[in-house]
Amino acid sequence: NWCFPELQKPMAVLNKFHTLNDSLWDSSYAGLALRQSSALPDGLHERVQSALITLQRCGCLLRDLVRVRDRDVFTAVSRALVGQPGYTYRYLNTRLFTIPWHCEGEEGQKDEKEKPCCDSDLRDQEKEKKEEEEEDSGQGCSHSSPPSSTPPPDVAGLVQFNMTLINYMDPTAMTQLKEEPYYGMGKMAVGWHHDENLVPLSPVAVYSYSCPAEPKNEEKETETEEKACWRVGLKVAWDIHTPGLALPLQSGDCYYMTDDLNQTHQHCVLAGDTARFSSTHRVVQCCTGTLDYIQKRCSEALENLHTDPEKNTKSLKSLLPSTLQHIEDIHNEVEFEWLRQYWFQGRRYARFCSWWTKPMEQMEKDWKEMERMVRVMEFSNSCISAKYCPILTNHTSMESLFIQLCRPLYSSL
Ligand SMILES: O=C(O)CCC(=O)C(=O)O
Repeated sequence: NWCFPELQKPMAVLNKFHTLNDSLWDSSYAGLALRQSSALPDGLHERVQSALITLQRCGCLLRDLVRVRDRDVFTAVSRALVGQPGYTYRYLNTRLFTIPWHCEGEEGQKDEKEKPCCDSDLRDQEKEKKEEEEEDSGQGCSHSSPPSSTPPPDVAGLVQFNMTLINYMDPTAMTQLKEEPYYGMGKMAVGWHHDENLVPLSPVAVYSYSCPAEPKNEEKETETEEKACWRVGLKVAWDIHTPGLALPLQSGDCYYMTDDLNQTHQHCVLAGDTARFSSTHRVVQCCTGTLDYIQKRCSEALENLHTDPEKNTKSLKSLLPSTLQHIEDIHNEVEFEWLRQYWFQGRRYARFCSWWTKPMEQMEKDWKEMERMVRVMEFSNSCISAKYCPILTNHTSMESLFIQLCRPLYSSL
């Protein structure tokens, strides 16, 4: 029951043998909707398309290294994630960090020299993406974002997308695009998949911009040759008997996957002949994927640290194995889910946008502190397992011995 204005049923040829009649539509593809380019407000195309081109010219669109069936591969499409400041998106074992979008009049984060976090050109483009998102959801910028773990309200059909994953591919620069394997639909820019980590039943809204063909010299005077258009492919998941759908997309068209379509179906992107951008607006499940969340986790772990302001020494408040296990879990989460992902993928964007730089430096410091705490934990555990050690066996209270041993040890590490 998401309300998108002026949507149309796609009129699409499915494959060589089937056309999309009403009964197949109702039974198999009812959650898909198309909004043709001409139904979008005047002026929007020009602004959005120039924003996409600027992102690409600034070098913001990069291929991601992802894990598919136990292999590390680069995506054929180049991507950038733009969205709510401090949000991340995890797909195919990779965490992407948002280039923050900014609302009109909003101050935004500044760096030490009080400069805005993003390059000014880029900042304008991010505002553009934010405005496009408002067009897609049919609402203004005045709503504050919903709690990241709860579905957005469906009252009055409003959707608060929290990010957009932008894709770009020029098929003329690609040598090895895979063939669509089930229906013979042609070359795929993105293979069959479900979008991961979305709030259940939330819609995905996609703006598609196919760049005009660059005329070859000899074509200048004559008519340019007809170019194959880009299409989005859909199929029922785990089913290759129901005809698959290949929906042609003209430049500027939007398509929407609503209700449970993303769960019940897979989609792919079928390459046309010219370069193409898409902006895929999502409501991502972010309960463990925001900077706010992970900073709170770091504070939880560091609460176990007592600092003596006079001696300027640090010690652990509790040496209980359960506390230390909790710290080790947070330490691992910070290292594997955030720092490594940032060093690997997120830091690439620091050239254009400094938003993540300071918080990630602080996170690295917190991680080092946790590392020291965990080393003490390992030491205390090794004392427990050294049950034949004469010093320990003579003591009645193991706990008090550990406290004596480990507290000063922490400060000397
Ligand atoms: O480009 C599109 O139309 C969709 C892209 C897509 O499926 C994705 O980014 O997951």
